[in-house]
Amino acid sequence: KVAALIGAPTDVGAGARGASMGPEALRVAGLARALARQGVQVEDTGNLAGPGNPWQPPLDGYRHLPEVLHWNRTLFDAVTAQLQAGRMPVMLGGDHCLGVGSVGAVARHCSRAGRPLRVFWLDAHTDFNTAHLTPSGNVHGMPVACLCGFGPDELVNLGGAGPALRARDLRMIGIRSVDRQERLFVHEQGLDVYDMRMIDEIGMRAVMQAALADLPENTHIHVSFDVDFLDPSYAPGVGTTVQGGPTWREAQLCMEMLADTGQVASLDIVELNPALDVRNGTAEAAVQMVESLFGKSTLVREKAPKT
Ligand code: DIR
Ligand code: MN
Ligand code: MN
Ligand code: MN
Repeated sequence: KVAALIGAPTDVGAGARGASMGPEALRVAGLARALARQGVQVEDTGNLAGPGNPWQPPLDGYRHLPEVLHWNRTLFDAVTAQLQAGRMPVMLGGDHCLGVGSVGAVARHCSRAGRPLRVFWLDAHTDFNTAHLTPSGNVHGMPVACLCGFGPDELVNLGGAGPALRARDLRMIGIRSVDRQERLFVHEQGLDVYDMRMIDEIGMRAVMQAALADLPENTHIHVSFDVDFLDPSYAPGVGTTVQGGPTWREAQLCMEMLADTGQVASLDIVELNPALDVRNGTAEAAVQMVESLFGKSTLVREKAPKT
């Protein structure tokens, strides 16, 4: 198994500057070594290049749309190239607007190969805003909507005609912040959301069992890991912290149960903002979670029985 690290150093989709420093912070925190410890061969392809952040107010509901498009086109091509080379793309963001290019590339690839896809969106937010719904204009709050067909044509049709993703191929875990109008749209589109209330009530194990239920044998699992999924007590280094996230062990169990499937085939690590971090601790927390996602386990143990 060869993982290709793809740095996408931009914050054009975010409401705070600094996520552009995410890729280097993850490298400094030892991401490659952590993957190697889990038996994964790592090739760091370096950072993609793209436009800087013009730091302008939103225009017609979108902030920095031309720059967002530019980054996502470049990323789409980079992820597609790694998939075609048989490698596992690991995208180091960068803000979550990059999910359009990354998940879009994975989805189009799977669709061409006739391979089932399941996307795990680990996040405090549903990222399901549109230009009409958004309170901020920040495109990092819109990638899921774009992937499902609701957004500007250039993003919706990136790398193919029509939506890249169906709502039923998506599972959202850790959600605890949905904007007022976004919420109606989440319900209307029937997104499969496992919010913090559900994690409180039935526990992370049952949540992950439900989210992983009926997984076809050769499914490609993509994990889009927004670092603000983690509770801010462990992960202060993100632009939009939301209290009340999963505990360390709940987050780790989520990763471990994904690892147990043996089907995780691509990953995004996004929204890490070193400018807001304390001694790179959030990057280190993210790396520890990713190590669990790749199979780190305290004891040697049997895989959880399939349900
Ligand atoms: C908020 C914040 N829902 C927005 N979103 C995100 O601006 O749309 N923060 N994704 O990470
Ligand atoms: Mn988020
Ligand atoms: Mn459901
Ligand atoms: Mn997000």
